[in-house]
Amino acid sequence: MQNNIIAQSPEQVAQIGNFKAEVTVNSPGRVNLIGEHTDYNNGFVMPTAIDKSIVFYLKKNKTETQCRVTSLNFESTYQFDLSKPDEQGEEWTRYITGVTEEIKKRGRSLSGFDCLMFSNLPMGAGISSSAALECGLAEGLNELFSLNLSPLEIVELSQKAEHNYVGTMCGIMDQFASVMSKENHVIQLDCQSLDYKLVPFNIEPYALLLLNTNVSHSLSTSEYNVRRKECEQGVKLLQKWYPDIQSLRDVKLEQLEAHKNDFEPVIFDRCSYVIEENARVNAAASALEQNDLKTFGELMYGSHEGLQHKYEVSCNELDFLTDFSRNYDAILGCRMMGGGFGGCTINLIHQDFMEEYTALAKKAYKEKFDISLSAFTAMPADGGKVI
Ligand code: GAF
Repeated sequence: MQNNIIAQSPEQVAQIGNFKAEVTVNSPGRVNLIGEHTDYNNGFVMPTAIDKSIVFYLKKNKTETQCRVTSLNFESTYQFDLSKPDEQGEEWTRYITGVTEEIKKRGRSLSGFDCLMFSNLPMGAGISSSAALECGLAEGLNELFSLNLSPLEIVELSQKAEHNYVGTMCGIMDQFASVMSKENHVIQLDCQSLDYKLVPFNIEPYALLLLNTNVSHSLSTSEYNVRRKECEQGVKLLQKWYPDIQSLRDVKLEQLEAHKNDFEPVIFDRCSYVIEENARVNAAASALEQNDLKTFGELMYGSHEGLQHKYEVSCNELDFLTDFSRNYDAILGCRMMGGGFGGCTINLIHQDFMEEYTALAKKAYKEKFDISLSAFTAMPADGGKVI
């Protein structure tokens, strides 16, 4: 199957060899089976790390504060001073600054280091290359400087790096999945308590197919933050009648519906989507337990509909692919994945149909949008680790 994963060139392999890393870390992206935009509402999600990642090669460089981080994919180096980092640089460099600054805020000391990174994670595809970048660097520095940060501290500081230095007010799902996942398992995570279960994930003869729209509409960061605010606005209003609720996770649909007329329709829709999506994640967890993939797939379609019509974070390309999948019985479920406005659909598809379907979807998508679709499978993998 064709994919858009970049292989290391012989020159890059040589560059990595000559670098003589002291620490090497593999930091994966993630998929999310169901539970979208629920994490920052203290709700439920079902992600796992996947077999696509960023690899970090790190070593100390004997200076007190000088750092050099090179992206082999971008052929670009970010050079900075730990004591006065550039907070306004290109977007990818702000993730780096974010991580070193958040580590310092936790009272850990760093000294000069050099880092090479190579990614085979498609960027902007909604499979969280950002969390892989933040968490992988944090894991590498933790090992290189013996910082004694726990996995959860790495998750939390990486999320804060994104809030404070990139400006996306993301939830915790992506970082949690990138760090805590286990091969052949999915995580069922309660984003309020951070209690989680690693659930064995064997869906044969089905598989997870990701179809990358190769579009990334510029709304993604701004609208993401708007959605978060809209949910908070909904909670604030609901607290008039239900003072005990802290987040939409505490609200029942009947409670919301009882006050429908007091809500702006948009805010009502946002809240009802989140409440329904939390219920879908719980239903999906039961379906998975019973190996009822048909029900699981229907819940995925339900999730997409909510994201399309109530939460309004989908786009024509994602809707087209989701509708297209409905024509085939060998596909049990499909939905947009991640923040939205582009990126991938995740398809629960019979393995025997994967090649044929990929060709059909590519042809139809090209005809409709004149854009090439890329496809790849995702296997649940271990979270980030030193290799
Ligand atoms: C992005 C965010 F980073 C996550 O925290 C999550 O909210 C997701 O969008 C939507 O479910 O990936």
